[in-house]
Amino acid sequence: EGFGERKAKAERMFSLMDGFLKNDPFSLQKDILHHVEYTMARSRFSFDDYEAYQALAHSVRDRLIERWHDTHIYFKKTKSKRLYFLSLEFLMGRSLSNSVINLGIQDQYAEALNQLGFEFEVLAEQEGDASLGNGGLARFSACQMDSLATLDYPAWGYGLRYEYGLFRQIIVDGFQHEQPDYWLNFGNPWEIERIHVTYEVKFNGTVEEVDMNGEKVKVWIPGETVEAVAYDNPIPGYGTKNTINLRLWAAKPSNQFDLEAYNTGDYINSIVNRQNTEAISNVLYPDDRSHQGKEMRLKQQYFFVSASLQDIIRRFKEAHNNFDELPEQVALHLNDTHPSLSIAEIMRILVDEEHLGWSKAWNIVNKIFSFTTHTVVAEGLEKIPVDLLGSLLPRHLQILYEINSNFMEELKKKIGLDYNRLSRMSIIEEGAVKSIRMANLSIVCSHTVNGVSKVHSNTLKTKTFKDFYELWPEKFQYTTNGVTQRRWIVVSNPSLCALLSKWLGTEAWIRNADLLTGLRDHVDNTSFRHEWKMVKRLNKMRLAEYIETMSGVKVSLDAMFDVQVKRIHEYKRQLLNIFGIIHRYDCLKNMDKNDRRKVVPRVCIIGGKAAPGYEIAKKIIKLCHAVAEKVNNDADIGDLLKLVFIPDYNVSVAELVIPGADLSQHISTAGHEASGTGSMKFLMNGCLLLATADGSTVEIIEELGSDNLFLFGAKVEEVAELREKGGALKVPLQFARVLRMVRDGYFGDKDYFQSLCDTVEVGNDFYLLGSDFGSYLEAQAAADKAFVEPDKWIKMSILSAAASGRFSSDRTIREYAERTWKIDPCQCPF
Ligand code: B1H
Repeated sequence: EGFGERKAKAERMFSLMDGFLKNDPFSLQKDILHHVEYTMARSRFSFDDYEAYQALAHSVRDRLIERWHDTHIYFKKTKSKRLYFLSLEFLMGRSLSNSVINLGIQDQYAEALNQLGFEFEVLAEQEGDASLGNGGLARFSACQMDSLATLDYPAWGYGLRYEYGLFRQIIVDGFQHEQPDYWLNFGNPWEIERIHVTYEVKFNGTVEEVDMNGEKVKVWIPGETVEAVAYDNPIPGYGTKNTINLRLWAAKPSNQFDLEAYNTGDYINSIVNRQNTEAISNVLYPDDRSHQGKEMRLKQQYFFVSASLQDIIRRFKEAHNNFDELPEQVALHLNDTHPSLSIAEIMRILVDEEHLGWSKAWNIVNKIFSFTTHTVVAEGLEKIPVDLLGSLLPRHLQILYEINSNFMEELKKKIGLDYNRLSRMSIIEEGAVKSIRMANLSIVCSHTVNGVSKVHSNTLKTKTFKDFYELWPEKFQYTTNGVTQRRWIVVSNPSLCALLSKWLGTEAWIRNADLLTGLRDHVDNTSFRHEWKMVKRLNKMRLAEYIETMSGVKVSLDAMFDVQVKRIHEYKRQLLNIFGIIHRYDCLKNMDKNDRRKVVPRVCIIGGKAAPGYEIAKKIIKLCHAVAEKVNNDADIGDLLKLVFIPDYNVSVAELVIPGADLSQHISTAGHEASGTGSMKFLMNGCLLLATADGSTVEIIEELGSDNLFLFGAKVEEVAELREKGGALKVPLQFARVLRMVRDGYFGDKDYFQSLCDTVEVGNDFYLLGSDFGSYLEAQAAADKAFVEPDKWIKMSILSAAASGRFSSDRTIREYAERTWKIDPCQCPF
């Protein structure tokens, strides 16, 4: 069959299909009903909201597929350089609203559903979150995918299709319990299973030397084989037809049977063993920011890396007959060190399978990788025990040794025999447990090392990776993180979205967030301010209803909604927040009735998950509940103070909470939050920040001015000094008093809280809660003072949103594309 014939055949088929799907409300209804009947196989006249959601989702998916196809045909035709974004975590959340908004058919769908007697928003609530990640790193990956699609970059995301996403948090008696998130239970309409796109991934075995044309070459004889199956998740851009792909891998047993077992008749056991291999993509590791040398985690990483690289190399080879052009055609991005086995794997492919020779392969490999590190402290860096790696991936271990010995030789030529420095920079760590330092590997083999904020980058250069910075200053860059305004305003805050477009006179800010600065022109306009206030009120109402259903606590809309939502960590200092609340409660109790009337009422909202093995974090959650129990039931206090813990904080909960916040807290000990992206979402939604000068807050201040947020606490340099002195020698009396109350069992569970209190006792207070407490209370008082001047508060709120443009992930992605990946936009024209 020649090209002409194939084309004619395709055109004939396309006309049989009646062209592309149509998006008028009538056609949408027909399609939805078609899916009710034929996809869901439900009777026309009886289907519930969930089934209606599923049918609706399938009709949206059909539209995504059309664009996905055209985008990929076009990328292929133009032979543009591709970015492959490799990440073990993506927190996509829900897809329905985001998809119809980005496809530009939101109104048509709303009308179509109305005519069928459904409401779009109600059906959207039926969708569960895709929680294939832990926290900031994973949500940032999702925001970047949205920006890559919107800005027309020829990019692919690669990840793992965990069957169990991040655990569901339930609270029993104030304690966190973890429940499995078996999110695929009812099917996932947003993915396309590609049963024909599969690759074999091998593990274990031995390496042998064989003679090939007179040369000795190393050959890996693997022991176990697992198959990787592709699941594609279309990611639509906004205001463009481009729809890119997020390809997630699932493990399934390979068809390579264990012949031995069959022959010996152990049929049942051999099937059971086959099924164990599926376990590789079973479950997401729930530890945000800590690494343990676990075998399954290493298997996951290699499984992911091997399948992705086979896919990437196959695609490259379809259009090229040698590897010379690989660096001009392919950019591989390592999202933290988690996918950094890619380096050894691609060397193995080029050297062992493609027979390129080591130095030729190395010249290619060191031009294609870039690396973003999200870590601050050296102890947080990922290490893999050599023994573990050697038994699972024996050939890769040899390759890593060779990369390291070449690097060490090169380094000796540059710095001489400074053995201390050589051993610090080595990819191999000697010691009790000999390990591979994945960060050193990533730095050595990448052309660019990115930090995620200005402060973070300085820490990397002066502390964490100082030795490497001195060797290769040009490699070190920073690209401040960002978040997508499509998800964090358009999807999550429709009333603000409408208000912004009205007063900016355009919807163009949805693709160009810099236009938000235009809001500054209207801050003095009273009707604008009034409308702004009404939008906030509406969102507070939504949040208040949610709080009441979740916790039974009724909150007053006149109170200041003060929110801290993020993973629970000692360095993020939720405990500082709780201590502040206890102090506030204590003050209220000791006030006479007249003075109480002057107090600004507060609703303190805390939410976040603790890693299952993180005892102290779990105690913080329990303390929050204990304090809430006392405060919320105290008749003296009433509406003046409420404390609510929002369980199971995730992307869809964030969409509800963030727009309803008046104040939000980002109060990590300075120098510990690499970037922080939650603050950016709050900023976009006109929420004021109460923050330390840490991570991206430093850059937020540059945009916003320090008068428009409540800043407190030790600066990065001061933290270092304080630590040298062994922490604060004297802490405020109020702090000691609060600590005493908890220790004395004022909130119950006296024994249980002692070890928590120990962590902030003078001399032991690593995260400096005591020394920052005084200025924290001052910042809180300043917030109270501003809140009673509504005009001033609203102006600050407007200025916050107006300053958020720089924190759009569109800016982040453009910087990466131009400076690091060197890729160009490629917009599908038809
Ligand atoms: C961040 C992680 C992380 N930094 C290991 N490191 C993980 C490390 O499963 N693991 O093994 C998972 C996550 N996540 C966060 O990245 C930073 O703490 C934030 O400050 C930053 O905003 C975010 C995105 O850059």
